[in-house]
Amino acid sequence: MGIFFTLLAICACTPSQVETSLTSPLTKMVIQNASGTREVDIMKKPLITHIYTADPSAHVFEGRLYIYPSHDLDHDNPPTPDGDQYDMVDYHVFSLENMHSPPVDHGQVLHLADVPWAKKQMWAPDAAFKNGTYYFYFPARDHAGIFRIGAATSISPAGPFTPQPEFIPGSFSIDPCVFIDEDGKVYMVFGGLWGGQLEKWQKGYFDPAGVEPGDTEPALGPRVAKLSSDMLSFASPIEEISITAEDGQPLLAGDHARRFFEAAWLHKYNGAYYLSYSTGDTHFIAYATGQKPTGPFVFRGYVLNPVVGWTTHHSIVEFQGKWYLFYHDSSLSGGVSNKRNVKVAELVYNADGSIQTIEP
Ligand code: FUB
Repeated sequence: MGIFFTLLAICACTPSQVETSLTSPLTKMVIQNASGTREVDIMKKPLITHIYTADPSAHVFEGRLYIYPSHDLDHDNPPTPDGDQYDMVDYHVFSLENMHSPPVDHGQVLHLADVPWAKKQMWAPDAAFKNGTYYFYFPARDHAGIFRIGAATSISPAGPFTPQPEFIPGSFSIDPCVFIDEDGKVYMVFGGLWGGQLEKWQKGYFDPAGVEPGDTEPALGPRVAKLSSDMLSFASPIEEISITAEDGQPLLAGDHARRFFEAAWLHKYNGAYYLSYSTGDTHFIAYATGQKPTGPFVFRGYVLNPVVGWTTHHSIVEFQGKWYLFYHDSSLSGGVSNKRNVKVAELVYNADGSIQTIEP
């Protein structure tokens, strides 16, 4: 399916920036819950339409909303267990002045060819700001075919980003999410099953024969480590995050509707830590809450019901007084799972801190 090449209006920006003109405005939708009705903003159409984008990590930097997504290519690689259809080679950064303004494409900010340790598959990234520097984190397969996580730096949230020559020592698997707590401590949560190889690291080293635990065994959790003060290496041992049911028992590997698969995102709301993630083959964005960024977390429910396309991946951010869920689906390509597009919807919390499930 060909991409809709939209008309691009060149804005009064630097030459590498384009302001996308076919942006769908957020529309109001009335939702009803126990405390009455409320209008929320939801974007029914893709936010970015001139290229395919996925896995949006949203952050507020310098008063603007920045989106750090994967950049899906318009190719038709057949699906494989290694996820060869997700064969991405670069990243673009986008930003919004407010939730009703068109996104600005800041252009290509990092390319595979500039990362000496990386061979292919630049998957879901994230970004962070500390000590005057912007950090961009991204997974890719190294030259041995093993997923690692790299870091790159910039003086601007819009990049371009200069990669470190080596991946983060000790890093593995995919989908880094970097969370800076109110006390200044920085955590990276990461990991993903199947194509993301997490099940191959259960012995503490890469075992190509590694498989998911049996159905009645505890499910694998995402991994977490503190980052060093220069944000470029791990400053603590890597731990596995425990996600339990309400009775305190660990979620089981056979519990595909609730167990962690990939796409971990950590945020804080009203003093509680929220770990949200994709359940993979059941296609939900689920969430669990805890008292520490390293867990344990207790499963609470779903943030987002299944979208068009196999993968689901998101971020949660507060911007200009409201909370938003950035996510993706494959509606722009008519349902092709590796040609995805970013969307956004307002996120609503109930009084007890639970999240109202969004119907995409
Ligand atoms: O975009 C490639 C992979 O697909 C991501 O790393 C996963 O989270 C899934 O969205």
